[in-house]
Amino acid sequence: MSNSPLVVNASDVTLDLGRVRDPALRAIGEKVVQGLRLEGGEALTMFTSPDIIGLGLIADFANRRKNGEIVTFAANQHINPTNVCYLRTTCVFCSFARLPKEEGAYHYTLEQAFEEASTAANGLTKEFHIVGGLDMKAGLQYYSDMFRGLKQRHPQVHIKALTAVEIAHIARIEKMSIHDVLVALRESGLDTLPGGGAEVFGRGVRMNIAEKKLAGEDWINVHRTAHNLGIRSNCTMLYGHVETMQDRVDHLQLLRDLQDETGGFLAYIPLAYHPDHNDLGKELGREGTATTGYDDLRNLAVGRLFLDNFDHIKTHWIMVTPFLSQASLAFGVNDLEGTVVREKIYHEAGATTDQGMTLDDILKLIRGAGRIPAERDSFYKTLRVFERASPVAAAA
Ligand code: V47
Repeated sequence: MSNSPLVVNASDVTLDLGRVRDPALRAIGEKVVQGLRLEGGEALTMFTSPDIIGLGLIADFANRRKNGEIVTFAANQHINPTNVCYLRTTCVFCSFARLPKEEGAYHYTLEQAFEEASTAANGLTKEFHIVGGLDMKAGLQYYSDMFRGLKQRHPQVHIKALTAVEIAHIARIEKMSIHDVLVALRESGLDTLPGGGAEVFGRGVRMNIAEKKLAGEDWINVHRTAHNLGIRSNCTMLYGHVETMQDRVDHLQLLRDLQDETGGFLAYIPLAYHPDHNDLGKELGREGTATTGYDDLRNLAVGRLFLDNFDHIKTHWIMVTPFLSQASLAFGVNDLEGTVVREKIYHEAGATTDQGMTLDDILKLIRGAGRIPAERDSFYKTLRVFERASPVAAAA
Protein backbone atom coordinates (compact mmCIF):
# COMPACT_ATOMS: atom_id res chain seq x y z
CA MET A 1 0.00 0.00 0.00
CA SER A 2 1.25 3.44 -0.80
CA ASN A 3 1.23 6.36 1.60
CA SER A 4 0.75 8.99 -1.09
CA PRO A 5 -2.17 11.39 -0.68
CA LEU A 6 -5.27 10.64 -2.70
CA VAL A 7 -5.51 14.10 -4.26
CA VAL A 8 -2.26 14.98 -5.92
CA ASN A 9 -1.33 18.34 -7.29
CA ALA A 10 1.46 18.37 -9.86
CA SER A 11 2.23 21.77 -11.40
CA ASP A 12 -1.29 23.02 -10.66
CA VAL A 13 -2.95 20.01 -12.28
CA THR A 14 -4.90 17.82 -9.91
CA LEU A 15 -5.50 14.07 -9.96
CA ASP A 16 -7.98 12.69 -7.44
CA LEU A 17 -6.77 9.12 -7.05
CA GLY A 18 -9.72 8.46 -4.75
CA ARG A 19 -11.93 8.48 -7.85
CA VAL A 20 -9.88 5.71 -9.47
CA ARG A 21 -11.74 2.56 -8.40
CA ASP A 22 -9.40 -0.13 -9.74
CA PRO A 23 -6.48 -0.49 -7.25
CA ALA A 24 -4.15 -1.65 -10.07
CA LEU A 25 -4.92 1.57 -11.95
CA ARG A 26 -4.47 3.64 -8.79
CA ALA A 27 -0.91 2.30 -8.51
CA ILE A 28 -0.37 3.30 -12.13
CA GLY A 29 -1.78 6.74 -11.36
CA GLU A 30 0.74 7.16 -8.55
CA LYS A 31 3.59 6.39 -10.93
CA VAL A 32 2.22 8.84 -13.50
CA VAL A 33 2.04 11.57 -10.86
CA GLN A 34 5.69 10.94 -10.02
CA GLY A 35 6.61 11.11 -13.71
CA LEU A 36 7.74 7.46 -13.76
CA ARG A 37 7.68 5.45 -16.95
CA LEU A 38 5.07 2.69 -17.23
CA GLU A 39 6.06 -0.90 -18.05
CA GLY A 40 4.47 -3.20 -20.65
CA GLY A 41 2.62 -5.11 -17.91
CA GLU A 42 1.04 -1.87 -16.77
CA ALA A 43 -0.08 -1.11 -20.32
CA LEU A 44 -1.74 -4.52 -20.32
CA THR A 45 -3.50 -3.64 -17.07
CA MET A 46 -4.74 -0.40 -18.66
CA PHE A 47 -6.03 -2.29 -21.71
CA THR A 48 -7.97 -4.72 -19.53
CA SER A 49 -9.11 -2.72 -16.49
CA PRO A 50 -12.90 -2.32 -16.23
CA ASP A 51 -12.39 1.13 -14.68
CA ILE A 52 -12.57 3.23 -17.84
CA ILE A 53 -13.32 6.41 -15.89
CA GLY A 54 -10.29 5.88 -13.66
CA LEU A 55 -8.13 5.38 -16.73
CA GLY A 56 -9.53 8.55 -18.25
CA LEU A 57 -8.81 10.57 -15.11
CA ILE A 58 -5.17 9.52 -15.13
CA ALA A 59 -4.77 10.14 -18.86
CA ASP A 60 -6.48 13.52 -18.53
CA PHE A 61 -4.08 14.44 -15.74
CA ALA A 62 -1.05 13.43 -17.83
CA ASN A 63 -2.36 15.42 -20.79
CA ARG A 64 -3.22 18.56 -18.84
CA ARG A 65 0.20 18.51 -17.22
CA LYS A 66 1.77 18.46 -20.69
CA ASN A 67 -0.63 20.52 -22.81
CA GLY A 68 -2.82 22.45 -20.39
CA GLU A 69 -6.35 23.29 -21.52
CA ILE A 70 -5.53 23.78 -25.18
CA VAL A 71 -6.89 21.40 -27.82
CA THR A 72 -5.38 21.83 -31.27
CA PHE A 73 -6.56 21.10 -34.80
CA ALA A 74 -5.18 21.71 -38.30
CA ALA A 75 -6.92 23.11 -41.37
CA ASN A 76 -6.05 20.14 -43.56
CA GLN A 77 -7.28 18.45 -46.69
CA HIS A 78 -7.02 14.73 -47.46
CA ILE A 79 -6.22 13.75 -51.04
CA ASN A 80 -6.10 10.11 -52.17
CA PRO A 81 -4.59 10.17 -55.68
CA THR A 82 -5.06 6.45 -56.42
CA ASN A 83 -6.89 3.47 -54.98
CA VAL A 84 -5.06 1.01 -57.21
CA CYS A 85 -3.08 -1.32 -54.96
CA TYR A 86 -1.31 -4.56 -55.68
CA LEU A 87 -2.01 -5.65 -52.08
CA ARG A 88 -5.75 -5.46 -52.80
CA THR A 89 -6.37 -9.15 -52.16
CA THR A 90 -4.01 -9.68 -49.22
CA CYS A 91 -4.71 -6.61 -47.02
CA VAL A 92 -8.05 -8.08 -46.00
CA PHE A 93 -9.04 -5.21 -43.66
CA CYS A 94 -8.99 -2.56 -46.40
CA SER A 95 -12.09 -1.52 -48.36
CA PHE A 96 -10.42 1.27 -50.32
CA ALA A 97 -8.03 -0.67 -52.59
CA ARG A 98 -8.86 -1.88 -56.11
CA LEU A 99 -7.02 -3.95 -58.68
CA PRO A 100 -6.11 -1.90 -61.79
CA LYS A 101 -9.04 -3.12 -63.91
CA GLU A 102 -11.55 -3.57 -61.10
CA GLU A 103 -14.74 -1.53 -61.02
CA GLY A 104 -14.18 1.71 -59.14
CA ALA A 105 -10.40 1.76 -59.68
CA TYR A 106 -8.99 5.24 -60.24
CA HIS A 107 -5.63 6.94 -60.70
CA TYR A 108 -5.55 10.74 -60.78
CA THR A 109 -3.68 12.54 -63.48
CA LEU A 110 -1.56 15.33 -62.06
CA GLU A 111 -4.14 17.82 -63.30
CA GLN A 112 -6.88 15.99 -61.38
CA ALA A 113 -4.78 16.10 -58.22
CA PHE A 114 -4.14 19.84 -58.68
CA GLU A 115 -7.81 20.44 -59.37
CA GLU A 116 -8.94 18.59 -56.25
CA ALA A 117 -6.42 20.55 -54.19
CA SER A 118 -7.60 23.88 -55.64
CA THR A 119 -11.35 23.37 -55.69
CA ALA A 120 -11.63 21.99 -52.19
CA ALA A 121 -8.86 24.02 -50.58
CA ASN A 122 -11.11 27.11 -50.07
CA GLY A 123 -8.10 29.20 -49.11
CA LEU A 124 -8.03 27.93 -45.53
CA THR A 125 -6.06 24.74 -46.06
CA LYS A 126 -2.60 24.70 -44.53
CA GLU A 127 -1.80 21.00 -44.95
CA PHE A 128 -2.34 18.42 -47.71
CA HIS A 129 -2.54 14.88 -46.33
CA ILE A 130 -1.81 12.65 -49.34
CA VAL A 131 -1.98 8.85 -49.22
CA GLY A 132 -3.03 6.19 -51.69
CA GLY A 133 -2.63 2.59 -52.84
CA LEU A 134 0.52 0.79 -53.95
CA ASP A 135 0.01 1.57 -57.62
CA MET A 136 2.69 0.45 -60.08
CA LYS A 137 2.00 3.67 -62.03
CA ALA A 138 2.60 5.87 -58.97
CA GLY A 139 6.38 6.00 -58.71
CA LEU A 140 8.92 8.64 -57.84
CA GLN A 141 8.27 10.81 -60.90
CA TYR A 142 4.51 10.85 -60.32
CA TYR A 143 4.77 12.00 -56.71
CA SER A 144 7.70 14.35 -57.31
CA ASP A 145 5.75 16.10 -60.08
CA MET A 146 2.65 16.20 -57.89
CA PHE A 147 4.45 17.73 -54.90
CA ARG A 148 6.31 20.27 -57.07
CA GLY A 149 3.06 21.26 -58.77
CA LEU A 150 1.23 21.59 -55.47
CA LYS A 151 4.00 23.73 -53.96
CA GLN A 152 3.95 25.98 -57.03
CA ARG A 153 0.21 26.47 -56.73
CA HIS A 154 0.01 26.58 -52.91
CA PRO A 155 3.48 27.55 -51.63
CA GLN A 156 2.28 27.99 -48.06
CA VAL A 157 0.67 24.58 -47.78
CA HIS A 158 2.56 21.83 -45.93
CA ILE A 159 2.74 18.43 -47.67
CA LYS A 160 2.31 15.47 -45.34
CA ALA A 161 2.37 12.55 -47.71
CA LEU A 162 2.99 8.85 -48.31
CA THR A 163 2.96 6.23 -45.59
CA ALA A 164 6.08 4.18 -44.87
CA VAL A 165 4.50 1.42 -46.96
CA GLU A 166 4.22 3.73 -49.98
CA ILE A 167 7.79 4.98 -49.50
CA ALA A 168 9.04 1.37 -49.48
CA HIS A 169 6.92 0.62 -52.56
CA ILE A 170 8.46 3.53 -54.47
CA ALA A 171 11.94 2.41 -53.40
CA ARG A 172 11.21 -1.10 -54.67
CA ILE A 173 9.80 -0.13 -58.07
CA GLU A 174 12.52 2.50 -58.62
CA LYS A 175 15.28 0.20 -57.30
CA MET A 176 16.40 2.94 -54.91
CA SER A 177 17.16 2.99 -51.19
CA ILE A 178 14.58 4.31 -48.72
CA HIS A 179 17.05 7.07 -47.89
CA ASP A 180 17.38 8.22 -51.51
CA VAL A 181 13.62 8.14 -52.11
CA LEU A 182 13.05 10.31 -49.04
CA VAL A 183 15.75 12.77 -50.08
CA ALA A 184 14.31 13.03 -53.61
CA LEU A 185 10.75 13.51 -52.33
CA ARG A 186 11.87 16.14 -49.87
CA GLU A 187 13.52 18.04 -52.69
CA SER A 188 10.19 17.93 -54.52
CA GLY A 189 8.27 19.37 -51.58
CA LEU A 190 7.51 16.57 -49.11
CA ASP A 191 7.50 17.98 -45.57
CA THR A 192 6.43 15.17 -43.22
CA LEU A 193 5.15 11.58 -43.33
CA PRO A 194 1.70 10.50 -42.10
CA GLY A 195 1.43 7.56 -39.72
CA GLY A 196 -0.51 5.02 -41.77
CA GLY A 197 0.44 1.51 -42.78
CA ALA A 198 1.58 0.54 -39.28
CA GLU A 199 -1.57 -1.55 -38.59
CA VAL A 200 -0.27 -3.94 -35.88
CA PHE A 201 3.43 -4.78 -36.10
CA GLY A 202 3.27 -8.29 -34.59
CA ARG A 203 4.01 -10.99 -37.19
CA GLY A 204 1.03 -13.17 -36.30
CA VAL A 205 -1.48 -10.36 -36.78
CA ARG A 206 0.23 -9.08 -39.92
CA MET A 207 0.16 -12.56 -41.47
CA ASN A 208 -3.53 -12.65 -40.72
CA ILE A 209 -4.66 -9.22 -41.95
CA ALA A 210 -1.88 -7.89 -44.21
CA GLU A 211 0.23 -10.85 -45.23
CA LYS A 212 2.27 -9.19 -47.96
CA LYS A 213 2.52 -5.71 -46.49
CA LEU A 214 5.83 -4.16 -45.41
CA ALA A 215 6.92 -5.95 -42.19
CA GLY A 216 6.67 -4.14 -38.86
CA GLU A 217 10.43 -3.76 -38.45
CA ASP A 218 10.68 -2.33 -41.97
CA TRP A 219 7.91 0.20 -41.21
CA ILE A 220 9.93 1.28 -38.18
CA ASN A 221 13.06 1.51 -40.32
CA VAL A 222 11.44 3.83 -42.86
CA HIS A 223 10.46 6.20 -40.03
CA ARG A 224 13.92 5.90 -38.46
CA THR A 225 15.49 6.85 -41.80
CA ALA A 226 13.08 9.77 -42.18
CA HIS A 227 13.76 11.03 -38.64
CA ASN A 228 17.51 10.79 -39.18
CA LEU A 229 17.05 13.00 -42.25
CA GLY A 230 15.10 15.49 -40.16
CA ILE A 231 11.74 14.49 -41.66
CA ARG A 232 9.19 14.29 -38.85
CA SER A 233 6.32 11.81 -38.95
CA ASN A 234 3.20 10.48 -37.24
CA CYS A 235 2.40 6.96 -36.16
CA THR A 236 -0.75 4.87 -35.83
CA MET A 237 -2.12 1.53 -34.69
CA LEU A 238 -5.14 -0.11 -36.33
CA TYR A 239 -7.06 -1.73 -33.47
CA GLY A 240 -10.25 -3.67 -32.98
CA HIS A 241 -9.85 -6.70 -35.31
CA VAL A 242 -7.86 -9.88 -34.49
CA GLU A 243 -5.10 -8.44 -32.31
CA THR A 244 -4.65 -9.39 -28.65
CA MET A 245 -4.06 -6.85 -25.89
CA GLN A 246 -0.44 -8.05 -25.78
CA ASP A 247 -0.11 -7.31 -29.53
CA ARG A 248 -1.22 -3.74 -28.81
CA VAL A 249 1.31 -3.35 -26.02
CA ASP A 250 4.14 -4.75 -28.15
CA HIS A 251 3.19 -2.33 -30.94
CA LEU A 252 3.22 0.68 -28.62
CA GLN A 253 6.54 -0.46 -27.15
CA LEU A 254 8.17 -0.34 -30.60
CA LEU A 255 6.80 3.17 -31.19
CA ARG A 256 8.03 4.36 -27.79
CA ASP A 257 11.46 2.84 -28.39
CA LEU A 258 11.85 4.61 -31.73
CA GLN A 259 10.70 7.87 -30.18
CA ASP A 260 13.34 7.46 -27.44
CA GLU A 261 15.92 6.94 -30.15
CA THR A 262 15.00 9.74 -32.59
CA GLY A 263 12.35 12.02 -31.06
CA GLY A 264 10.96 12.30 -34.60
CA PHE A 265 7.30 11.42 -34.04
CA LEU A 266 4.90 14.33 -33.83
CA ALA A 267 1.73 12.48 -32.88
CA TYR A 268 0.19 9.09 -32.22
CA ILE A 269 -3.22 8.33 -33.73
CA PRO A 270 -4.99 5.06 -32.85
CA LEU A 271 -7.20 4.04 -35.80
CA ALA A 272 -10.48 2.20 -35.16
CA TYR A 273 -10.99 -0.73 -37.54
CA HIS A 274 -14.07 -0.38 -39.79
CA PRO A 275 -15.44 -3.75 -40.89
CA ASP A 276 -17.72 -2.94 -43.85
CA HIS A 277 -17.00 -4.00 -47.44
CA ASN A 278 -13.80 -5.86 -46.66
CA ASP A 279 -12.96 -9.57 -46.44
CA LEU A 280 -11.89 -9.41 -42.80
CA GLY A 281 -15.19 -7.88 -41.71
CA LYS A 282 -17.05 -10.69 -43.53
CA GLU A 283 -14.81 -13.38 -42.10
CA LEU A 284 -15.28 -12.08 -38.56
CA GLY A 285 -19.02 -11.58 -39.08
CA ARG A 286 -18.50 -8.00 -38.02
CA GLU A 287 -20.11 -6.03 -40.87
CA GLY A 288 -21.94 -3.03 -39.48
CA THR A 289 -20.24 -3.50 -36.09
CA ALA A 290 -17.37 -1.10 -35.59
CA THR A 291 -15.30 -0.80 -32.41
CA THR A 292 -16.98 0.16 -29.14
CA GLY A 293 -16.81 3.61 -27.57
CA TYR A 294 -15.06 2.11 -24.57
CA ASP A 295 -12.33 0.61 -26.71
CA ASP A 296 -11.91 3.86 -28.66
CA LEU A 297 -11.48 5.86 -25.45
CA ARG A 298 -9.21 3.22 -23.95
CA ASN A 299 -6.85 3.20 -26.93
CA LEU A 300 -6.47 6.95 -26.79
CA ALA A 301 -5.94 7.01 -23.02
CA VAL A 302 -3.39 4.18 -23.06
CA GLY A 303 -1.58 5.94 -25.90
CA ARG A 304 -1.32 9.06 -23.76
CA LEU A 305 -0.03 7.20 -20.72
CA PHE A 306 2.29 4.59 -22.21
CA LEU A 307 3.75 6.87 -24.88
CA ASP A 308 5.15 9.25 -22.28
CA ASN A 309 7.66 10.62 -24.80
CA PHE A 310 4.94 11.82 -27.20
CA ASP A 311 3.52 15.32 -26.89
CA HIS A 312 0.44 14.80 -29.03
CA ILE A 313 -2.32 12.21 -29.08
CA LYS A 314 -4.76 12.77 -31.93
CA THR A 315 -8.35 11.58 -32.28
CA HIS A 316 -9.58 10.86 -35.80
CA TRP A 317 -13.21 12.02 -35.62
CA ILE A 318 -14.01 10.56 -39.06
CA MET A 319 -13.49 7.06 -37.64
CA VAL A 320 -14.90 7.34 -34.14
CA THR A 321 -17.50 10.12 -34.67
CA PRO A 322 -17.17 13.76 -33.60
CA PHE A 323 -19.01 13.03 -30.35
CA LEU A 324 -16.64 10.26 -29.28
CA SER A 325 -13.72 12.49 -30.27
CA GLN A 326 -15.18 15.23 -28.11
CA ALA A 327 -15.50 12.85 -25.14
CA SER A 328 -11.91 11.72 -25.70
CA LEU A 329 -10.73 15.24 -24.84
CA ALA A 330 -11.27 14.10 -21.23
CA PHE A 331 -9.26 10.90 -21.86
CA GLY A 332 -5.82 12.30 -22.61
CA VAL A 333 -6.34 13.62 -26.14
CA ASN A 334 -5.03 17.08 -27.06
CA ASP A 335 -5.41 17.10 -30.84
CA LEU A 336 -8.38 16.65 -33.15
CA GLU A 337 -8.05 15.59 -36.79
CA GLY A 338 -8.83 18.70 -38.78
CA THR A 339 -11.14 19.91 -41.51
CA VAL A 340 -10.27 16.94 -43.84
CA VAL A 341 -12.62 18.18 -46.65
CA ARG A 342 -13.03 14.83 -48.43
CA GLU A 343 -12.36 11.35 -47.03
CA LYS A 344 -12.42 8.03 -48.85
CA ILE A 345 -10.61 5.27 -46.91
CA TYR A 346 -13.00 4.99 -43.94
CA HIS A 347 -16.14 5.88 -45.83
CA GLU A 348 -15.51 2.93 -48.15
CA ALA A 349 -15.29 0.81 -44.97
CA GLY A 350 -18.57 1.97 -43.48
CA ALA A 351 -17.82 5.27 -41.72
CA THR A 352 -21.04 7.29 -41.58
CA THR A 353 -19.50 10.56 -40.46
CA ASP A 354 -19.40 13.68 -42.63
CA GLN A 355 -16.68 14.08 -45.25
CA GLY A 356 -15.22 17.13 -43.58
CA MET A 357 -15.75 19.57 -40.75
CA THR A 358 -16.03 23.34 -40.82
CA LEU A 359 -14.00 25.56 -38.57
CA ASP A 360 -17.17 26.42 -36.66
CA ASP A 361 -17.99 22.75 -36.04
CA ILE A 362 -14.50 22.09 -34.72
CA LEU A 363 -14.62 25.10 -32.42
CA LYS A 364 -18.03 24.02 -31.13
CA LEU A 365 -16.78 20.52 -30.30
CA ILE A 366 -13.72 21.72 -28.44
CA ARG A 367 -15.55 24.49 -26.60
CA GLY A 368 -18.34 22.07 -25.73
CA ALA A 369 -15.74 20.00 -23.89
CA GLY A 370 -14.73 23.07 -21.89
CA ARG A 371 -11.34 23.33 -23.58
CA ILE A 372 -9.59 26.12 -25.45
CA PRO A 373 -9.41 25.60 -29.24
CA ALA A 374 -6.23 26.51 -31.09
CA GLU A 375 -5.37 26.18 -34.75
CA ARG A 376 -1.89 24.71 -35.24
CA ASP A 377 0.49 24.19 -38.13
CA SER A 378 1.78 20.76 -39.13
CA PHE A 379 4.65 20.99 -36.62
CA TYR A 380 2.23 21.85 -33.81
CA LYS A 381 3.18 25.50 -33.69
CA THR A 382 0.16 27.47 -32.49
CA LEU A 383 -1.25 29.75 -35.22
CA ARG A 384 -4.20 31.25 -33.37
CA VAL A 385 -5.92 30.63 -30.07
CA PHE A 386 -9.69 30.99 -29.87
CA GLU A 387 -11.74 32.02 -26.88
CA ARG A 388 -13.05 29.36 -24.58
CA ALA A 389 -16.84 29.47 -24.45
CA SER A 390 -18.53 30.38 -21.19
CA PRO A 391 -19.92 27.32 -19.35
CA VAL A 392 -23.45 28.43 -20.27
CA ALA A 393 -22.63 28.71 -23.96
CA ALA A 394 -20.75 25.40 -23.84
CA ALA A 395 -23.84 23.68 -22.50
CA ALA A 396 -26.14 25.21 -25.13
O1 V47 B 1 -2.82 2.57 -42.74
C1 V47 B 1 -7.46 1.15 -43.86
C2 V47 B 1 -6.28 2.50 -42.08
C3 V47 B 1 -4.74 4.04 -42.57
C4 V47 B 1 -9.25 0.61 -42.80
O2 V47 B 1 -0.80 10.67 -39.85
C5 V47 B 1 -8.48 1.46 -42.01
O3 V47 B 1 -2.08 12.34 -39.32
C6 V47 B 1 -10.03 1.37 -40.37
O4 V47 B 1 -2.92 6.43 -41.41
N1 V47 B 1 -10.80 0.51 -41.06
C7 V47 B 1 -4.42 5.27 -43.40
N2 V47 B 1 -8.87 1.84 -40.81
C8 V47 B 1 -4.85 6.57 -42.69
C9 V47 B 1 -3.90 7.06 -41.68
C10 V47 B 1 -4.10 8.39 -41.02
C11 V47 B 1 -5.35 8.90 -40.81
C12 V47 B 1 -5.49 10.15 -40.21
C13 V47 B 1 -4.38 10.88 -39.84
C14 V47 B 1 -3.11 10.36 -40.06
C15 V47 B 1 -1.92 11.16 -39.72
C16 V47 B 1 -2.97 9.09 -40.65
O5 V47 B 1 -6.11 3.77 -42.60
C17 V47 B 1 -4.16 2.75 -43.03
C18 V47 B 1 -4.97 1.77 -42.25
O6 V47 B 1 -4.42 1.58 -40.98
N3 V47 B 1 -7.38 1.75 -42.69
N4 V47 B 1 -8.61 0.43 -43.94
C19 V47 B 1 -10.47 0.11 -42.28
N5 V47 B 1 -11.22 -0.75 -42.93
